[in-house]
Amino acid sequence: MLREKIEEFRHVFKLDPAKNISDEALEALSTSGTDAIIIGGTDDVTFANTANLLYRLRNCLVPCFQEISTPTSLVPGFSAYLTPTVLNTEDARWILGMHHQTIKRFGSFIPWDKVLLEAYVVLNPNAKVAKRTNANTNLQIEDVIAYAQMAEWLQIPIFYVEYSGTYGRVDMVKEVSSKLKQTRLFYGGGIRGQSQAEEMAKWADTVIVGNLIYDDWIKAIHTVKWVKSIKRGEKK
Ligand code: 1GP
Repeated sequence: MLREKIEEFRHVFKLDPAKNISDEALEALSTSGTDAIIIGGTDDVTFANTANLLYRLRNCLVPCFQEISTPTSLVPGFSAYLTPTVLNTEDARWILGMHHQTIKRFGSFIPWDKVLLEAYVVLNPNAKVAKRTNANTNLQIEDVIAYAQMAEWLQIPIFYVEYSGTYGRVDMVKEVSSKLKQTRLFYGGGIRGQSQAEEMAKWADTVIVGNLIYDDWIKAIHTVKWVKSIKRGEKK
């Protein structure tokens, strides 16, 4: 089952279909030992650029997931689909509004057994995703913990601490990790070096690497071994 599958994920690359990437880099990412590839982004994500990237990954042996940001970019053929719901916004479009529009548009074509909900808490005020979703990033650790408990209570499979573009607070990730049991903790944001990858891998179930791919894909490949060298919950 899909929920069990994601329990195996320690490291995931996130590719933005609106950004350029060479065949050489794509091949290297696919064979790096990462557990999955997520395709998704905030700006300029279209059916065409998403489908094109999926086609270029057609021989990839790890699962490729689409993270759906708009109903118009939904592309058939992915291993599974992740649907973000932003918990720290008051704008209902980003909580369940987009989901409603997507279901209304695609209705019976939706492969429900391949769809997972992700509960996002967006914490970098300068990230595009924070601006787009009007996220309230001015949160204390207690606020984030309460959101995590909410995700657990609602049985949402993934709680995603999103610092996209900047490195986040390890103490917060550690606290949140202690509150989650069934819900998986994804961490993404600003992983650029070994110490950061190792630090977050101690407390997050899954570490997501995005921007580094586009700045230095060879270094991004190294994040796989850095994350996987750490046993979750273990102090090195
Ligand atoms: C973005 O969480 C991911 O959605 C990864 O963040 O791009 O900062 O690595 P970075």
